[in-house]
Amino acid sequence: MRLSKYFLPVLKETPADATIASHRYMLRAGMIKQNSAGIYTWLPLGHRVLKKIEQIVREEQDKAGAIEMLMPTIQSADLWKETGRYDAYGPEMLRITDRHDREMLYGPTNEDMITDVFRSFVRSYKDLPKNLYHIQWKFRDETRPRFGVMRGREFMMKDAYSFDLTEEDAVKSYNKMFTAYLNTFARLGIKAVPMKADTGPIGGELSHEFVILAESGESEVFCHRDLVEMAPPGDVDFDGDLSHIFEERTALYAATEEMHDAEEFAKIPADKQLTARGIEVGHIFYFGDKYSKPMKATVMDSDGKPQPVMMGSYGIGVSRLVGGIIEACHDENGIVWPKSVAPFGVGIINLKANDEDCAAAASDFYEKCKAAGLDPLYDDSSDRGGVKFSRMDLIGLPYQIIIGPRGLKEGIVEVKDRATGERQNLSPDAAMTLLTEAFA
Ligand code: 5CA
Repeated sequence: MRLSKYFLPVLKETPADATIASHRYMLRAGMIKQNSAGIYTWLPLGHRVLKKIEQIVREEQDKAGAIEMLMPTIQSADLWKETGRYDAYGPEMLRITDRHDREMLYGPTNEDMITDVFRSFVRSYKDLPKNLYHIQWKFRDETRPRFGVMRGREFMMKDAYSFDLTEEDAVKSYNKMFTAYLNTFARLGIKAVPMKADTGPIGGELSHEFVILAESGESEVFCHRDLVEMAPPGDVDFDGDLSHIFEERTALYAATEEMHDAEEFAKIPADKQLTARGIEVGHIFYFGDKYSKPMKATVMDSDGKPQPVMMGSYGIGVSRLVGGIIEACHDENGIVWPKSVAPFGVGIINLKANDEDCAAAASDFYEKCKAAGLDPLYDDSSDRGGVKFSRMDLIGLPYQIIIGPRGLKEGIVEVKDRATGERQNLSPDAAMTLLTEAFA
């Protein structure tokens, strides 16, 4: 993409109401625009990151055997009345009346609707297990929408729902998602720690939050230090036994504020006790027949008896992750994207746009990057060098290639690694090799 043809409305001033780094940088880097409290337009740069995160989440769900579908954002109140959640959910639910005076709502989550889909089609235990998911916008009329996309009112969630005949099988489904989440967050370039969590309005007994440790986190969390550094499971057989992955981690203490147990925490050696602030980027639940029972979502067991299906649900805050990743990956100059989610792979800066040789060299490098699939953003604007440098640092692409008249005379371009700040003078060919290897 040539910057002159792109839409990147970068702000010079720091917006006054943005108190945390991710919110400030997302506004300044032209990633989002607020439309009303907690509701945002995703501008092209932000949209690219959102889509990259979405795709990684999708690939890891698919690997774990979950099946993608799409449910609507607007739901009928009837289903929610069946489960008793219509009244229970309270003012966080945006209630809408259509022209026929039918009660509708903008879905804050989809347990009720997916249970209805399930009961409409599935009759036998032989069709189990099943895990269905979608990636869809949600609405929650939060009391305090804040921190930009981190606590929005309209936000994008991946929500998966598992169905099993027995509790034992449902726990296996839970472990699959637990494992898939560890791999997902590692691929996104962040450390998200699974912690024992409260279940709130979703319900159930067994629940874990996946939490990024960051000073700007909304709540306090407590865990064993070793848990933070544990390697992700990587390639595993999702049809095999995954209980060891779950057990290895849950053997170490980790709890959110609500579930914190000071006595248990005190048993950890003092140098391994970690108290921090956390951002919840995922939350998984097992709630048995909480929805299937009132909604009569049953399957025939092997004796021909109807049994309510045992369910779990598994959420990832896809839009929250954009902010969450920035909280974990930034410096005083701007965002430092992990390679896997960067909106563009490399930024090319032409220091002298009106110099024919520079323009030709930069154009040539840009075309080569495109051909190599490096997804380059080429700053071909006539802005001053300083403006170009600070803009490129702000938007945080993993690599910058700086092309200027002095270097060109010696046949070199400058390569800057955004994360380390390291600069190297290389021939254009050597710079290409460095880039292709970095993204291999
Ligand atoms: N149905 C279940 C799991 S599928 C559910 O709704 N879980 S949840 O309430 O914990 O939400 C799942 C994830 O959505 C959270 O972990 C969080 O990352 C994200 N999320 C929740 N509320 C918001 C919000 N107001 N703004 C942005 N992301 C949010």
